[in-house]
Amino acid sequence: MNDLITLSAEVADALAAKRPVVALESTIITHGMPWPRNLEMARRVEGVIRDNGAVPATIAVIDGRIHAGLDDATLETLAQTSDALKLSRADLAYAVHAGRTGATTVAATMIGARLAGVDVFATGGIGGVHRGASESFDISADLEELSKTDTIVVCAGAKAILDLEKTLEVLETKGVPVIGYGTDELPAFWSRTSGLAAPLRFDSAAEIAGFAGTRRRLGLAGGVLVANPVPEAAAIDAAVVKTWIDAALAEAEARGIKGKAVTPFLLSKMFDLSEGRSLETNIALVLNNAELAAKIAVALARERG
Ligand code: PSU
Ligand code: MN
Repeated sequence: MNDLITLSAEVADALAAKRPVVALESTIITHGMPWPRNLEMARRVEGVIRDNGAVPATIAVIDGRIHAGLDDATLETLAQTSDALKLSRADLAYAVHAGRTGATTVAATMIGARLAGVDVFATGGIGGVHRGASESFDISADLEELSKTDTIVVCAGAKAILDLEKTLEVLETKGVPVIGYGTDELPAFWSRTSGLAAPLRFDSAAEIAGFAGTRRRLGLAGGVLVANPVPEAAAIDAAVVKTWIDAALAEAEARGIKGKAVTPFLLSKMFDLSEGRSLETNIALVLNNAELAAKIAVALARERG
């Protein structure tokens, strides 16, 4: 094991016994949701994973060490830390080197999960190609990471604040299989529909685990992206979401928000414009993804004996 990563006793025991483990990101806690709902969400997500037979491994960098599996006190401290770094592949090593505390994005969580030996990871939405990327070149490092790091990532599609069509194109170019779970359409985070076809479809966790096994046997490196539609009861109509997105994007543009700040800014704007509804949906979809990820981890453990 790499000496820069610390596994909680529970995660270490589960991995040693080849029991199912699901990795979780921490940027959603520090930069994606407001206190104290972020902590409540983080605890509930861990609970859902346990209820479905797997061990949760929330990943973050605490004082320069990568942790997989946070105790409750650490989770609470992180949820209240307003100056945690937002870490992707480009800055993960800096946080470790300089002894800093930072939350891991999808990209950095995939790296942490791989170091720890965790194969399945649940999140809300991945980063992708931003609208206007042909000018700004703003394409999330999450896409590049999916192309090279072997992890099954369960999300609710990409946020509709992005250019979903270009996001799918880049994933295809980079050789990342994108699976609609129980749907022919790519879900769009807050909404179940995007108008875009999901490149692949599977209807059970066992099939996804089997597919990932075949991919591995073919020697194909990189991740698999599972897009799981938000539950019907929590979904928001795409046309309603669009009105908030247009306003949020216009304000980001007017204020000159750039780089790493873009996604957190847009998420918090969506929260304001929707009077909190976007957050409820975000929490519901994360819980739903955690459940599916746990089921995939259980199926993988069964398959590998
Ligand atoms: N999904 C959410 N909330 C978030 C994010 C995703 O529901 O906060 C975070 C993830 O950590 C994702 C990151 O990796 O946003 C993408 O940021 P960027 O676009 O700067 O790459
Ligand atoms: Mn970006």
